[in-house]
Amino acid sequence: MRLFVAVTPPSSALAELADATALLHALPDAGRLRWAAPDTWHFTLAFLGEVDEGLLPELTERLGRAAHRHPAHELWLARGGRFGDRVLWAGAEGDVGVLGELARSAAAGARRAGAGVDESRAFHPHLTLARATGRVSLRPYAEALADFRGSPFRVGRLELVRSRLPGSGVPGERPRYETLAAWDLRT
Ligand code: 2AM
Repeated sequence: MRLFVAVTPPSSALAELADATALLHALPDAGRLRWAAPDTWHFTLAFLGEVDEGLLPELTERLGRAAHRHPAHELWLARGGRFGDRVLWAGAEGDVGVLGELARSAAAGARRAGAGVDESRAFHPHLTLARATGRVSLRPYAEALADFRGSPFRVGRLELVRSRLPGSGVPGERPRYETLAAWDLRT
């Protein structure tokens, strides 16, 4: 199964960002972007890819331990950014150092459980908003979010999420996410 470890902002924070991104849908070429639905927005802390189901008991044990080692902390969604002209995202500010340490621990725990953790990308907290499906400049979209600052929220939970990719040939269908387990951070 395809797995990743994530933190999900509360729906109030996602709703603020959804309001801010509503303007982006009016920009030229917005129809050529594949937009992620707000109720699927999350921060990926570690991407595990395909994991054998037999590893789940040890994986959940180790991720739980990683979660309990790090304190609940505060973030707010802030600004837009892009990975080239491929991915448009929203960033985070606040205790991002704590989030980064949590991400490192989650990746280390998953690795010790035998999962192959993709560490080819440096951890860069982001919520993917849209992916370009052709040649579109994402600069105006990122710039339109430059002044966005959401309300602070508490990050108190780490989640193990299963991702089911859409079957091929189904235009417009998005991956489906299912939270398999979740752990409270230290309080
Ligand atoms: P993305 O939004 O930046 O693409 C489910 O696919 C989640 O896992 C998404 O948040 C996605 O991040 C992330 N993801 C997919 N492949 C990844 C990889 N190779 N390295 C890190 N994160 C990845």
